[in-house]
Amino acid sequence: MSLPSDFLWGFATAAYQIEGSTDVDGRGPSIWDTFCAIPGKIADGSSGVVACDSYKRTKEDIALLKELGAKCYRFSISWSRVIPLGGRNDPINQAGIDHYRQFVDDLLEAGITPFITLFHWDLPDALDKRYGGLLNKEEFTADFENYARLMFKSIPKCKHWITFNEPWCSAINGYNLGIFAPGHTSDRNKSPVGDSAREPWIVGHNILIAHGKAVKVYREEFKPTQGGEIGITLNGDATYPWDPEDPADIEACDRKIEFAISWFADPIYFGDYPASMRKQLGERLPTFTEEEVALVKGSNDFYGMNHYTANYIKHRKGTPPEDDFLGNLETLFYDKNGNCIGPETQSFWLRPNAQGFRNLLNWLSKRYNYPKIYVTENGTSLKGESDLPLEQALEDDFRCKYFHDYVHAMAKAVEEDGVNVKGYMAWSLLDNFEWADGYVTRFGVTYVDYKDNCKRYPKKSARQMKPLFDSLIKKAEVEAAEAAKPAP
Ligand code: GBH
Repeated sequence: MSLPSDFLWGFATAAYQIEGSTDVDGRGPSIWDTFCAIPGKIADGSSGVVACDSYKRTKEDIALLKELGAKCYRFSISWSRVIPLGGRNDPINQAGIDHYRQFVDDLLEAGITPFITLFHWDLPDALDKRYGGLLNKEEFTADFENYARLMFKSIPKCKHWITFNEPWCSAINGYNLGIFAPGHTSDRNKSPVGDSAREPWIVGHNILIAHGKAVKVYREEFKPTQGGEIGITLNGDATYPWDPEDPADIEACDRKIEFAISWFADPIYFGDYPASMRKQLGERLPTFTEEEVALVKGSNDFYGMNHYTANYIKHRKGTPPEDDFLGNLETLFYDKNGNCIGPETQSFWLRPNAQGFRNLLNWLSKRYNYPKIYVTENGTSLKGESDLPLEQALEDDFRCKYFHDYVHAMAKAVEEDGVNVKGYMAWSLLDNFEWADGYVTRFGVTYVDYKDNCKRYPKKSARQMKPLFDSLIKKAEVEAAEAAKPAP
């Protein structure tokens, strides 16, 4: 088993989850500041006001990355730091731009390759209030294009750009379930606004157009001189049939991935939504104009893959409810024969199943003709980790096994199945603000002591990463040297 010698590995984070300093240096509010202020939305009533204090500790975070041996680091830009009100006619904030430009310079100086996510869910709040944010195609896509151009121009040394992180989450969690900002849902007990049957599909469509516009700008105005690459990051779980003998469950397994991943990836690679989605959603799913197809089709230089878990899938009979977003099926942790998908974690939706990762890498590669893949997130929480005293939390053997198994499954997919993975970023560098779960759920390879000035303590899993990748990459180098030797 081995990985290519140019393989990049490192860690990932997102602005609102780690930065804090929400009122510093001219930053404007984002929809997450607003959402966190609504009582009951965040499990522990917390917010990203302090988070890991990373805005003020960039040097410390880079030193940590270096100590752990990371070759790359994925982070996101807070749009409302660089354009506080967000829009194309609003003033820009030089302090915000300088912050991220300096951060990239410092990463490069430390020998770490930056991957920048432009949008990890924290829309400038003013845009939501002004015109309905992600729901407004004309305004939102024009403002995103403007913001993206400003970033490409301001940070020319960054060679890896991700337009959107997990548009599925923005659309479904933000506009169907209402558990993420801006909290829209049809459930009037939870929100006065929202239409779970329609808004998510509009938001998904608008994100695809905004992605396409940003990619066009990058390719026409910056790529020729900067020479970087750009893509989108999508989330999706692996699937196994609940009843392996039932063709309807087997079919539902594909449909589940289509509703999660192909919703975005099919338009990007083929130019239209999957047939299964059109069939179920009919006119509620927007259609692409010719001009939009031209923007979206072929707009990935790489596929950004976020992956965590797997489910058993049981098909449903009859007409699904209007607010269904899974594809008329159930997701389960046990199959028909009582087999369990994997052990519990602190996250209700996450159970480790490394074979699923390999399966999904293959599924994606076959459907989209073996694109270059960066795994932009992979990781786990640990049941009860927050209740442990520091010394015990640092011995995160469960997470070590997770990373070992998932990285080996990936290496097998590369070597034995011909899947083209070129990088891997563990989620996350730090314990951080886990959105609606607040700070109770920890995903970091580094323990953050929120009670003691956000002091950082690398866990066992942090130190394991370099030897893990060295063993896989070194082996590849030895094999390559062997192969290059003339036959005796
Ligand atoms: C990622 O998303 C985020 O990018 C990151 O910010 C976050 O901290 C990290 O994961 C850990 O949570 O049961 O069908 O409703 C999380 C991925 C995808 C997890 C959707 C929950 C629910 C699927 N999420 N999933 S469903």
